[in-house]
Amino acid sequence: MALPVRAALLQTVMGPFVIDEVELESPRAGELRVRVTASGICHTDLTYRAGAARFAFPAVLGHEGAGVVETVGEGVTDFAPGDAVVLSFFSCRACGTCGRGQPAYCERGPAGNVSGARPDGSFPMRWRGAPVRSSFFHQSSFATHVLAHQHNAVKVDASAPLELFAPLGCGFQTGAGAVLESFRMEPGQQLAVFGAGAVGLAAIMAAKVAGAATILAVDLDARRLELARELGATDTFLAGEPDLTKAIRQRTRGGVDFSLECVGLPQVLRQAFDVTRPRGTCGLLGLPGRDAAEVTLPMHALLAGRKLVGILEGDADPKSFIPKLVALHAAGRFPLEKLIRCHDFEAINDAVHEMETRTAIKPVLRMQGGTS
Ligand code: CXF
Ligand code: ZN
Repeated sequence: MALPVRAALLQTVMGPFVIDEVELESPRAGELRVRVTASGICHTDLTYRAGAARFAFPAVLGHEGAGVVETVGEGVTDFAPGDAVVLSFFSCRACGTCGRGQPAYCERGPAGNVSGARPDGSFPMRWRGAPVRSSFFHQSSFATHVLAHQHNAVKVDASAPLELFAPLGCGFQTGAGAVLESFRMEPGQQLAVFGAGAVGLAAIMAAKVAGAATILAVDLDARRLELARELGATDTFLAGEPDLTKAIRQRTRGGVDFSLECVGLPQVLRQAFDVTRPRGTCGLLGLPGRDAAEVTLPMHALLAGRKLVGILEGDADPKSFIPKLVALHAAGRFPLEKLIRCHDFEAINDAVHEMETRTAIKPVLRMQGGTS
């Protein structure tokens, strides 16, 4: 039996979010119906809203949901009604890549996360009698209720602050995972972070946890650099500074062990690459916009043992990594509340505007007043 729920619909590229009633199917095998308590907004939502990958509309986006399980589909054994869950990205847990412990690169990942449908092409939500693009990251969490999958839900304590934990599913996991899972940073090493938004600031908090000796933050906004310092950055640089890369190389005596591009711009990726030392690693986290983005690299610098690597979802397995971040938060070592600003679901367009104007780092929507 389908359930009437409320969802924020996008009808066109760059259109406003309009909250309306949609019909949500009953959970299929392996799925959970989750009553969404809160959802973060990630830049990827905005990039798809802007027409990335020729995404089709009408659509329901959102992929940093957290809430409470209401019912479960056939074959679900690890979750029960009443469980509190944080939702993350979908992986099939059966392909070769998943088998090698890399679910972020799951062979069914594109179909299960960014196609606007379930991996098998079906749509869990209908609007005005017709299917709508949904199941974004197997959730579409800009809604009061969603169908998630047992593979992308992570159980948390019943008393967990879901408004704070919702962004663990994507943005915070991506930044922190890059440092702790992908780079496996060790005490005494150096990191440069380009872009002090939610992803970059999570990387900075994680680098502090790892015992990094030097943590450099680069951003256009002086207030964000101030926050970066509060969270662990040892040095900050304004993005437009002349000779920025030279200044960073000087400060770090020849370059950093690791750098992260958290913006999605070719020129920033080039800067992040240019500040690595020989045998250093530059990680790309930022998602470029609709247009093809290309970067040129100096081959001599690359030959000197430098590595450039794309990193999805921090190379993390959410089933084990999200509990690690929850534990770090409980220990006061991952103070994500400093990055979050809550809004009522109805104010989704204001929250998006805050993100676009860079006045909020991580807006989180509270889905109050659901229909069941
Ligand atoms: C993104 C990362 C870049 C590719 C598309 C999905 N993940 C989450 O926001
Ligand atoms: Zn995301």
